[in-house]
Amino acid sequence: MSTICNIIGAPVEDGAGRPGCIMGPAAYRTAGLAQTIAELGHTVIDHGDVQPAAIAPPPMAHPNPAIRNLPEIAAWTTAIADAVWRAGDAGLTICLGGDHSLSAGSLAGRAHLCAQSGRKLFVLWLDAHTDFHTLDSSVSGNLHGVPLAYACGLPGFSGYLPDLQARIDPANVCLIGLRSVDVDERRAIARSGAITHDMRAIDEYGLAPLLRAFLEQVAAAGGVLHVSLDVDFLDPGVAPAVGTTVPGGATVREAHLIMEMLCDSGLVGSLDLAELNPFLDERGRTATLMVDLVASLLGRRVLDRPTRGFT
Ligand code: Z70
Ligand code: MN
Ligand code: MN
Ligand code: MN
Repeated sequence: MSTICNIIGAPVEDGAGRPGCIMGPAAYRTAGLAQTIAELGHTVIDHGDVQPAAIAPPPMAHPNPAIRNLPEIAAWTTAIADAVWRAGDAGLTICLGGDHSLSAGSLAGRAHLCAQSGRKLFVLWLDAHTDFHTLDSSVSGNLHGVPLAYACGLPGFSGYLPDLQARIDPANVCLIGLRSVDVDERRAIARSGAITHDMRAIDEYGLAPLLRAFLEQVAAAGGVLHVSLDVDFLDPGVAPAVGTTVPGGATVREAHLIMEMLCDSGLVGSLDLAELNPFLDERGRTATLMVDLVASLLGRRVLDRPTRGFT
């Protein structure tokens, strides 16, 4: 039940449309993330914050004039992928964002580890958005909108973001919480073969059966799961500290249920906490909720229940 938790701060904010995510790792530490995990009986190793690699000259220009901060995100992606790879695949690795562009690095690092160990990597993407733009299709130019497409090896990233050691098979990706998807993303995600559940699916069937089906698929393949949690997966009423609020998000109860089911599955190897913007928070309530969700993932329970947990 007790595991090693590697914490990696990834204070990148160049991928979002407005500043503030740079304060994310500090807010999670202030909200008591490490103490909370330790109190659940786990061993915490805080590796501190990643420093972005040097920006490679000459600065890369991209034909899509909307694209913002591409060399900066390339430098962050290199550094985060390296930090995640070096943390290894024992226990649970948690990346503290930082905007969602951090996941370009964390997914690249985890895919590299899985390629070396021969385990199949699966991804659970909890987000209002698909983050499935390519550099060519992005309209806003904000690179927090591309990490999943990059990690799945979609074309057009080569020469701009670091080459992948291993790509993720989109058929092993499940997205839940979708309610804001751009036209090109909608086409690309459908073509990719990823499993997609929008808010309507949650309302119609409930979260539990959707998640259970995916977890059974991961278990049957002997896979390991990476979970990427964007703050905007949650309803803005309970999680206001995010730059891209979209109404109609997940409730506190739905989010805890997901984390509890993930814990019981024993399949999770890594977690991203993305898009927290503490500048937009109200008395730390969003940071505190995110820490409570991590606690549910790591075994906090109301009543005793059987769980595979973390070993
Ligand atoms: C939109 C874009 C996005 C996160 C917003 C939104 C992308 N598709 N990603 N918040 N995490 O700007 O490309
Ligand atoms: Mn996102
Ligand atoms: Mn989002
Ligand atoms: Mn955006």
